[in-house]
Amino acid sequence: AGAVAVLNKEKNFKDYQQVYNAIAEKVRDQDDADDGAGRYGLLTRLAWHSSGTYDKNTNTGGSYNGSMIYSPESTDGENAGLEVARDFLVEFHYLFPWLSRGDLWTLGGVVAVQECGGPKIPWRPGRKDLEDRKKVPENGNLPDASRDADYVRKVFTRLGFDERETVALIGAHCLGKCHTDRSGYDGPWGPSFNMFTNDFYVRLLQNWHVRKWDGKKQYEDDETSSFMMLPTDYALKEDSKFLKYVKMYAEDQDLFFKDFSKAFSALLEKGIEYPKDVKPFEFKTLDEQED
Ligand code: CCH
Repeated sequence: AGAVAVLNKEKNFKDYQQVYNAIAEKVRDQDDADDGAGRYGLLTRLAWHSSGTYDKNTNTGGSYNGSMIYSPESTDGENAGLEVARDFLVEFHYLFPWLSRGDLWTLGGVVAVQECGGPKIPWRPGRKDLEDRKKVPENGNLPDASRDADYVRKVFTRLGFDERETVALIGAHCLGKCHTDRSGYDGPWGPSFNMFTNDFYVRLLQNWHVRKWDGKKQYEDDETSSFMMLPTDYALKEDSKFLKYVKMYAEDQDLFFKDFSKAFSALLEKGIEYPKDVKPFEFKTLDEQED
């Protein structure tokens, strides 16, 4: 059997909204962290990497087990820096001991996207902490940013996404930044790195050149030399099938929000089977609750 969601009958929407609020308040308190990026990008990346180990061919991996605290997943080079995200969230394991790691980490991503102006991300609980050490995924499932469009297509096909969903998901690179001491790449993708927007696509369509520096190959924008694109980001522009969606989202932020919401929500649930009729929660932002 696959990973079947375990639903806690004693907890309802209000309990989960309370967890959402607790995380959101801490995120708000740390708005200045990471030179102004806040925690939006970091928590979105944790939710994505905890889910991005999924392999549809074997129906293994994904967010269900909260396995990233165990090696070799914890020490996967692609997860470098995510110990900061897990540390940020660890107090909520104590405040809400009934919540699993997988639920907490994916909910952290929902909070991050929604609190910085992104779309609502429908979310369901029911992940269960790892019981069998053999189920810790091997390294090699999370994408390597030095590669090309065919590689990106292969990784996201393995995750169960089509080209349109792939382009929509990578638009999360509007948030946060690269850190030389984590991935070896450097800098943010744009100036509004603490706001969820379609800026990634708008910017990608502008002019870029390979940055001259001692580090890994990355692109820098012709106009200001202040922003970056990874080789895998730039590959979306070089591949006509991907480019079509880059242009579409650059022109229509509402459409990007709609597609991102659906794809990210699906990403967080990869490999999880839900009993019939389990409706996703749609959390209110802190701002909405203050009205
Ligand atoms: Fe990403 N990402 N990502 N990414 N990512 C990095 C940072 C973020 C790739 C590589 C990198 C997605 C897809 C891809 C975020 C969200 C998503 C970094 C820098 C690399 C490298 C890490 C560092 O140094 O801190 C590659 C390759 C792919 C696909 O091919 C997808 C999908 C998502 C979410 C839906 C976010 C957010 C960040 C910023 C992290 C931060 O700390 O600010």
